[in-house]
Amino acid sequence: MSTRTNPTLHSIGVVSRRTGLKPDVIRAWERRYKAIEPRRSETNRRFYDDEDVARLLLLRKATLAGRQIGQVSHLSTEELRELVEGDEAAIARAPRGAGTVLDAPEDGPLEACLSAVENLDGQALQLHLERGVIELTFPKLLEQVIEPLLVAVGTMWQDGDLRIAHEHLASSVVRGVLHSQMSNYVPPTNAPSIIVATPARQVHEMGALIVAAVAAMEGWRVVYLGADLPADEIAAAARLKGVEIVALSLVYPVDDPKLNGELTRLRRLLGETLPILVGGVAAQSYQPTLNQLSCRFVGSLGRFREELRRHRVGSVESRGRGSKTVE
Ligand code: B12
Repeated sequence: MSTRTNPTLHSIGVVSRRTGLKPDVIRAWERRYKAIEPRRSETNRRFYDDEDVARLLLLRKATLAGRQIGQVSHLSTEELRELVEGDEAAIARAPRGAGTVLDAPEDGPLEACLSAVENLDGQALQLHLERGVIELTFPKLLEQVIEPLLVAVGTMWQDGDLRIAHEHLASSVVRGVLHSQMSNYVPPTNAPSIIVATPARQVHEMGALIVAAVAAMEGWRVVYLGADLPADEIAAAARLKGVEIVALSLVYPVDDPKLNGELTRLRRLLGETLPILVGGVAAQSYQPTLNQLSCRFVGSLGRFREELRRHRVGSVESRGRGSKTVE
């Protein structure tokens, strides 16, 4: 689609100014509620026509009248228009001071965080995340805000809606918050320990960091080694700390011929029995090697939690029977 030369198509910035809706709200309404379907240029940028702008204005008015976006997003533009006209007439008839809703509904924590990222405002992002911990608790913040925030920032970067500077700012603030929250989970003295890392040449770190946070919340002592670590270093740390599990995150590349060698070396250094759990979007593409080396592919954070719980029960039982834990 040739959008650049077509003056009847508008960028998200123009639509934002015409509707008074922040760009991240417009994107969130599209992604989460399918409220609007913009066209895409060859470079995957969003473009909107006048009808889209009118629809967004109606959606804004409906939410300003106190309606939830999820309840109105599926309506046709005509139905929306009728609804909004009805609301406006009712509001005009209401006695003065009857509590008509004239302010925009307050942004949720995810929208507030995205807005802070868009404005390259690290301090505001940090504040929203810290407030989120208080209002939601850390586990819920992780699930409802941090994970979707990182994914949204990633998608917006891919779409050309954010720059790499935005991603770096978001990653750096989130990293700080995750580390500081993890340090609040003091494991019991007999807690099992786990190493979390990404192998050599796997530079994407945020997935590993989230996995580390999940393990900390599950009561494990976490030895977090970060990204891009050679097998020898992971194995040395595992030996020094006597860990019960090594968890690895694989995100990119999906076809590193040297990774198979790294994993083979790691398995040899760790011995045959120490569980190696491997997850992340690239993990499945190394499945034959993982199977061969008895590394367990873990497809989701939920499954990861289950694995940790199962292992914990198993290791308590085997301690009870007097057998040694793997070191
Ligand atoms: C941030 C980012 C970067 C940052 C990383 C910063 C950092 N320190 O982590 C930087 C800028 C360094 C980067 C670099 C590159 N990146 Co990049 N990056 C991203 C981006 C935008 C977000 C990644 C992220 O943090 N996601 C959020 C986390 C939470 O998600 P996640 O890692 O997938 O983890 C989740 C799950 O996978 C799972 N999980 C992960 N690990 C584990 C482990 C276990 C045990 C379990 C159970 C679960 C689990 O849990 C997590 C939570 O749900 C993605 C796009 C995207 N939408 O994901 C591209 C992306 C991953 N990058 C990509 C590319 C191509 C690159 C570069 C090659 C770009 C370049 N041309 O230089 C380089 C790589 C250089 C290299 N040497 O490898 C591609 C990969 C494409 C592919 N798969 O083939 C992506 C998908 C973007 C794209 N579509 O083009 N990148």
